[in-house]
Amino acid sequence: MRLDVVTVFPDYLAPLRLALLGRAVDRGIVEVGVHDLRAWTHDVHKSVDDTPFGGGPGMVMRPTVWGDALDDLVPPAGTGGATGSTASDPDSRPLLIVPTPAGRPFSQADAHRYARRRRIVFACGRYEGIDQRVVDEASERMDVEEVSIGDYVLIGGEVAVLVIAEAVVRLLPGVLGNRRSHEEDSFSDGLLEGPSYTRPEVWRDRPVPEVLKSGDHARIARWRRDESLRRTAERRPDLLRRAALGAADLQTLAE
Ligand code: 6GU
Repeated sequence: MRLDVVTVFPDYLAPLRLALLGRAVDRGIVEVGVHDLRAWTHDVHKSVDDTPFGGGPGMVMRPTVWGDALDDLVPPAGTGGATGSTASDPDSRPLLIVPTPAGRPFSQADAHRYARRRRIVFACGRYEGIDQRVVDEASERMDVEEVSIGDYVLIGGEVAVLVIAEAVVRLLPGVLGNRRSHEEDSFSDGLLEGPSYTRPEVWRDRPVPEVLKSGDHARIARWRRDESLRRTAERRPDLLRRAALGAADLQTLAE
């Protein structure tokens, strides 16, 4: 998988090369390119924004600058640009992700969907966003998704890119190493994961739940499911309404 990020703050994306993500890069599972949007500016002041048509507060990022950046990263058909996963290859249209608080909510299902792509380009907006025509025009040669990572407002899309990239890259084969796949993640069964414990058995007068030391695997599985259900009911009742629940689950929730 190749990830490209266009931003006015390339340093903000340094964590893409750290820890788990960095290891995926070192192992050749992911290629990462971080690009300074100002490389595509046309003036000495390297200006990337301008005042909004129609008035209002803040500034809007210029389509001219963004257009040139995206053209270089994903050359339009017939411009004799680099070959590879570009518009001319219909099976591998790159995915353009534009992080914005006005986007569709990003979810674990999206992470799985993105993990199947060969190429993802992230366009980080700052200020009041990017001129909408950039997104509209890019959709002629890329699949474009405007996504939000939650109901709050960040200064720019950079942190959202880190969030999305991490959620996606950890799903790629070979990145997490020796895990029992992703079957036990929170959200994989539509529920939150319950609590976990390790040694010592008693810590500051607090014992580990007895059942976890019983060696009775069926009882442990049922206890974990119940904790998961109770936690989800408490913290995310919205998830519970969509989860596949059995008779024992409904019994637990009724208690
Ligand atoms: Cl994706 N971008 C920005 N700037 N703010 C956000 C967001 C994204 N998601 C939630 N808030």
